[in-house]
Amino acid sequence: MGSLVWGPQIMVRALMEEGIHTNFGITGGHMNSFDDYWCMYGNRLIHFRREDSAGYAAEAYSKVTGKIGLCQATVGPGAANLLPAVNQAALSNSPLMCILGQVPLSDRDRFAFQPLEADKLYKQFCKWAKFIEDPSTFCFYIRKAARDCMAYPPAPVAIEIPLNYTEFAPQSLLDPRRQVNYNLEMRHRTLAELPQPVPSDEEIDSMIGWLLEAKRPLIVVGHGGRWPDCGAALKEFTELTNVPIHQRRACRGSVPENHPHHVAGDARGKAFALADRYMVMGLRIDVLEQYGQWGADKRYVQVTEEPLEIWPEVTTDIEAIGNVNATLKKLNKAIREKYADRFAAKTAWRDEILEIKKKAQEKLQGRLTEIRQQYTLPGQVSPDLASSLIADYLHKAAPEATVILDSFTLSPYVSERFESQVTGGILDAGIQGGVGHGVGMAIGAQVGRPGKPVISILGDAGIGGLGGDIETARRENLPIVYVVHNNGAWIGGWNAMYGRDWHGAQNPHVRDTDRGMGTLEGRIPYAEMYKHMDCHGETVRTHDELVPALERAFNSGKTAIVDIHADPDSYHTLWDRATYENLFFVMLHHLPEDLWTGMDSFKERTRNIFKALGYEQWPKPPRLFPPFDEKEDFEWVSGPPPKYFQKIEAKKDK
Ligand SMILES: Cc1ncc(C[n+]2csc(CCOP(=O)(O)OP(=O)(O)O)c2C)c(N)n1
Ligand SMILES: [Mg+2]
Repeated sequence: MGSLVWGPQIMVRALMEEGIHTNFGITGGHMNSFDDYWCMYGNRLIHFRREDSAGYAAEAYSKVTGKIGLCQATVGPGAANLLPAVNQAALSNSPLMCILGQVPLSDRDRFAFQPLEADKLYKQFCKWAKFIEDPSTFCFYIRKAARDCMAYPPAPVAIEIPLNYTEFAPQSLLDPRRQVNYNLEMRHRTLAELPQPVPSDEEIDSMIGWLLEAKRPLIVVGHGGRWPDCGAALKEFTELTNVPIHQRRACRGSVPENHPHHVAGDARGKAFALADRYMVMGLRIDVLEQYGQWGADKRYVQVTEEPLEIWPEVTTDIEAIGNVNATLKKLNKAIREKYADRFAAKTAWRDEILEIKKKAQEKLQGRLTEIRQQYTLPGQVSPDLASSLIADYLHKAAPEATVILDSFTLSPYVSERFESQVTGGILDAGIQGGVGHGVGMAIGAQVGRPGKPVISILGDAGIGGLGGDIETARRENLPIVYVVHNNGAWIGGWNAMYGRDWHGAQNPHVRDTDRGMGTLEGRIPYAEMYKHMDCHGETVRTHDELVPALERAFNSGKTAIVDIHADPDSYHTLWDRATYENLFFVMLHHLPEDLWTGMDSFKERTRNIFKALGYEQWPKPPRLFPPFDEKEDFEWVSGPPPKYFQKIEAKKDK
C-alpha cells in the first residue's frame, strides 16, 4: 500500500503548489487539523479576532502583492462573520480564496453543531462556492479556485471542507494518488503568465487615430491596470503621447502620482470638465465614477478584458476587449513605430493641465492658510488641513506608503491630497463603503509589504467597532500607523448639515440631543487605550501637534495610534461638491429641504433642477436626474472652496 496521508495534508500541499503561503483567519474545531498542517509545513497563519477583519486583510494583501489573498473561517458563525469582507472583495474585484470549515457530511440536515449552508450564501458573492463532498477532488478544486479567482475580473471563490475529511478518523486517511487527474505538470501560473487578450491591429490603429483627433484627451485607468501592473506601460504611453492620465481604484500609484501628467485631487474637476475624450481602461464605470457622466458631448473609448464591464451609459466610439497592460504595450509599440512625432507635437493640452494643477495648488494653499488661522482651538483639527499635513508628511518621509481609507469624513480629503508612489498604494472599501475595514486592511497591506510604511485612516466609529484586531497587528509586530479621526460622531457635521432641530436630534434615546443620533459617547481616548496593549500612542489636539506625532509614530516601529481630536462640525467633501449627486440623495432625501442649513448652493441648484422638471416642491422620493451641465457643474467642483467653514464660524459667533 502506498503511503496514506491525512486530508488536510493534501489540501495544504495543494495550496502550496499554487504558491500560497499566507493565510488570514480564525481557527475553530472544524479547522484545527487544517491549521496544524498549514503551520507544520511552514506556512503563515495570521490569526485574527474577527473573521471580517481577516477577510479585509486578505483583500488588501491581494491588492498590494498582486497575488491571491487566502482567508479561512470555521463553520457557521465563522463563515457568516467573514461575509462582509467577501462582499467587499467581490465589489472591488479582488482575488480572494476562502477556505471554510463545514459539519461532517453525515450530520448535514441533522441540526449539527454550528450549521450553516455557507455555499448557498457565498454563491451570491463568489464566482463559485463549493461544498466538497468527494475528497478525491480536493486538489482539483484548489487548483481551479486559484485560477478562477485570478481570472479577470478577479473575484472571490469559496471552498467548504466537511469535518469528516479533516478530523483524525479513518475516512480522513487518503491516498494522494487517488486525487482526480491532478496534473502536476500543469503548474501554477503567475499573473503575468496568464493569457492576456489584446485588441486587433485595426482597433489599435483606430484608437491612435481617435486620440490624435482629440483636442483634450484623458486616459482613465481602473482596477484592470493592476492585473498585471500596467505602471511601466502607462508611464511610457503618457510620455510618448502627452495624454494626461488619471488612475483609479487598485491602479492608483502604478505610475507615481507626482508624475507631471497625472491629474487628480483638486485639479481633477477642471481637467475632467475640459477634456473632450476619455480613454477608459479596465475601469468599472460605477457610482464612484459618476457613471461616466463627466459632462455633455464627451466621447469615450472603452478597453477591458471583460465584455460585461463595457458601460452602456457613455457615448463610446470604440469598444475593445483587451488587458490594460497588454493593450498599452501594443499601443506604445505602434506609436513608437509610426506616430511618435505627431504626438510629441501635441503639447498644448498637457501644458494646460500643468497650469490647472498649479492653480489648484495655489488655491488649496490659500484655503489651508485660512483654516490654520481660523481653527486654533484644541479639538478643532480640520480634515481639510489634517489631510494635507498627513499627505505632505508622507510624501517627504514615507513616499512608498500604502494608505488605507476608512473614516468617512477624513478619507476623501486624504484620497485627494496623497499622491501614491506604489501600485495599490491607496486602498478602501470600494462601493461597499463600509466602516471598520481599515483595521484589517492595514494588516494585510503590512504583511504584503513587510517593513514598508502603512497608514490607516480610521474614524472613531471604525476603530470602536473593529479595533479588536489592532491587538492582532501588535501581536504580529506589524508597524502600522492607525490615525483616528476622532470627532465623537458617526460622520462629522450633523449640525452643519441638518441644523440643530432636525428630527433625529429629538430622538429621546440619544444622550446628546444637541448632535442627534450621530453622536458617539464623546471622544474615547483611543491612544491611551491601546498603549495598554503595548502600542505606541499619540493624542493630537491641534494642527501643530500632528506632524511631530506622526513622526514619532512611524519612528516607533510599533503598531501605533495617532488619535486626532477632530472638529465635530467638519464634514465630507461630498457635501460641497455636485459630482456625487446620487449620494446626496441617498443621505438627504428623507429630510424636508428647509432643514438643510449648510448647503445653500446645493439647495438652490436642486430647486432649479426640479423646477425645470416641472415640480414646484421637493418631490419625494426623487428618482430622475437630468444630465450634468458641463460648465456649471464642473466649474463648481473646481471652483469655490467648501463654504462650511465660514458658515460654522458665523454660527459659532452668534
Ligand atoms: C458597516 C457599515 N455600517 C454603517 C454604515 C453607514 N455609515 C457610513 S459612515 C458612518 C459613520 C462613520 O463614522 P466614523 O467611522 O467615526 O467616521 P467619521 O466620523 O470620521 O466620518 C456610518 C454609520 C456603513 N457605511 N457601513
Ligand atoms: Mg467619527
